[in-house]
Amino acid sequence: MDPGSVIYLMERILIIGSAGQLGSELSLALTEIYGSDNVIASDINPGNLKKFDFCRTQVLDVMDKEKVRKLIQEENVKQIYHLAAVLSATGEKNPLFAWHLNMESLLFILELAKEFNMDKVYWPSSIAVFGPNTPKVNTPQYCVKEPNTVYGISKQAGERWCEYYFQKFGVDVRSLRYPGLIGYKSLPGGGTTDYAVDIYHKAIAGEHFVSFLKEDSYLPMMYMPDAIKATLDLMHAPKEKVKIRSSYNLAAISFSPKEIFESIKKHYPNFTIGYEPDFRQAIADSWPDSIDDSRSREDWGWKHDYDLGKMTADILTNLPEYMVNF
Ligand code: VAH
Repeated sequence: MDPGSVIYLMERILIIGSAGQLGSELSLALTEIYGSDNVIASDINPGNLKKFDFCRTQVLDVMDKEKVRKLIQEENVKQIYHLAAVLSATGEKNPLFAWHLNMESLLFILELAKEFNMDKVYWPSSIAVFGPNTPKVNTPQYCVKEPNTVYGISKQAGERWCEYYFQKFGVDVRSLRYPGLIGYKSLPGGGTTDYAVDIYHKAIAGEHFVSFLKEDSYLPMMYMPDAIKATLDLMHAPKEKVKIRSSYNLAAISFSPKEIFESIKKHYPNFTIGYEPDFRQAIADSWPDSIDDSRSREDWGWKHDYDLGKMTADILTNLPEYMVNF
């Protein structure tokens, strides 16, 4: 369906975990396409929903199965973006809770999608599915995946369930293995790549920045506008073009803390950085340096727009006036 078509505008969309880093921006992008009456931004914390003045909102704990089911039935929800999850760093502090939330919620949403014959489901995976034995450079779509974080294990298992529900029950669930996501409109929530957002805030505040990863710790990253574009391109692609039903590799840029610092220093010459690696260094070391996303580019025409310099310039232009929202 082309965005803007009449049928399109009748699609009711539920976003679960809207107040997260990705959800905050995806909710706005989906509202701009589907209309404010057709998008329901939900989050477990009522206070987090105040900022969603552009669409409908609902306090929702994805683990409250009866409430989720009732909402889907009453609102005739046809698409679900299930974004709620415990991320890599936080997950290591409470592994069994992270596994329970990440896995139980996905299985429940897949079951509901099957029961209500939903049009589409979106569920984010991550480069966290790769582990220490995975080829580090230009990591292929298919390779050894032995994640050693609960978050990565849950994403790897979740990819298997997504493919299973597509193959066995025809549930049109689609997924992307996001790299670290960086944006100025939302704050990250407990990931190993969070430093790459925090560094911009410190530069603008004129403060010294301490990186929790060592200076040459390379990781695949992506500017949020590219992540939103990839998500919508995948979800709007004709079904027959979505040939991978576990999750697609997705890439844009790779950089180290030293490199992102230097890209900022061009704009803030007095900015300074220190390096104090913590437990998140071991997580970062288990992930790839760069990703081969050729299947995304071949199957549904993926192309990223932002490199490190362009991202840094855009964030430093926009973040100062946006910081008042945090
Ligand atoms: C995390 N931001 O750090 C997430 C992401 C690739 C990293 O999945 O846990």
